[in-house]
Amino acid sequence: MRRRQSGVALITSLIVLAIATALAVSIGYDSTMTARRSVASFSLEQSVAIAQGAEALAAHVLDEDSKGSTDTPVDSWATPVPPLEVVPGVSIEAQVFDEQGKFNLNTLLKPDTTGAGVVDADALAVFTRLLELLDIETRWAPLLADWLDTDDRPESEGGEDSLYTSQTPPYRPANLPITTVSELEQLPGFGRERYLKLLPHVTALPPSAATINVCTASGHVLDALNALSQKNTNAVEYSRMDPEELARVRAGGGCFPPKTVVAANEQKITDRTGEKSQFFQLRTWVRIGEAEFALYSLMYRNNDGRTRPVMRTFGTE
Ligand SMILES: [Ca+2]
Ligand SMILES: [Ca+2]
Repeated sequence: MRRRQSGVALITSLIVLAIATALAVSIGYDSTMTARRSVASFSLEQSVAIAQGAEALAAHVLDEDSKGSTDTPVDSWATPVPPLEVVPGVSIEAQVFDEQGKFNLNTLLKPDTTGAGVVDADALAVFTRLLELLDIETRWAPLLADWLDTDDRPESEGGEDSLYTSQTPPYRPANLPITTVSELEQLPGFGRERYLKLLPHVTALPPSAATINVCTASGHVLDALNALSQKNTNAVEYSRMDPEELARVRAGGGCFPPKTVVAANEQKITDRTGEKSQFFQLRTWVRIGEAEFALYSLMYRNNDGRTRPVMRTFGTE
C-alpha cells in the first residue's frame, strides 16, 4: 500500500515538474521574442527617423537646385551620399534619382469632361513603342489602360471585369491610377521578368506629371517618343547606344539630348517632353547593427522650388 502511494507521489511530482519546465521554457521563449521584437521595432523607428533626416537633406539640395533651367545627372541632387556613420553602429547611404526621366504609366489616361479620364491614344502609342523596343508583347499596353480607366469597356486587346473575374482566384481591375509600378504584376500573366525589364523605364506618378525629362531619360524612353513623330525624320536611335556611353556623354554636362533635338519641332513630342523634373525618388539605406532597412521616398518639388516627401515605402520600389 505504502509503495503504491509513494509511486503515485513520484508520478505526481514528475508531472508537476514537467508542467513547470514547459511553463518556464514558454516564459523564457516569450520574453526573448518580446525583447527581439522591441529591438526590431526600435531599430525600425530609429531608421525611419534617420531616413526622415535624409529626406530633409534631399529636399534642401533639391530646393537649392530648383533655379537651374535643367535637371541633369550632373546636378548636385544626383550626387550619391556614400556610406556614412551617423552615430556609432548606425550608418546611412542615400541617392536621389529623377523619376520624370521615365514614362509615367498613369498618363495612359487623360482628363475628360466627366473627370474620370479617358485612354490617351498618344500615350498608348508611346508605351506600345516602349514595349516593342524592350521586346515585350504590346498587348500589355491596352491591358494596363483598361486596368486604369474607370469604365468597363475593354480596349481592343484589352480586358475588363470578365477577364479578371475568370482568374483563379477571381479579382477585379483597380480602375484607378496606380501608385507603384509593381501593380503591373496584377495583370494576368505579366510576371516578374517583364516587370524587372520594364522597371528602369517606367514610373507611377500622378497623371499631372505628363512630361518626360529628356536629360535623364533612358535611350528606350527617348526612342519611344518617336511613336508621336509625324515626319519620321528623327534618325538617332538612342536605344542602340550603350547606356554607359549615354551616361558618359551626360557626365560632360548640359542636357543630352536637348529637348529641341528630341522634339524636332513636332508639337506632340514638344508637349510631352521637358528638361526639368518635379518628381524624384530618394533611396535611403540604413544599417543599424545587423539590421538593414531600405526606404524609398517620392519627393515632389513644386513650381516655387519647394520640395517635400509625398510617399514613403519600405523595402520595395
Ligand atoms: Ca476600358
Ligand atoms: Ca477599366
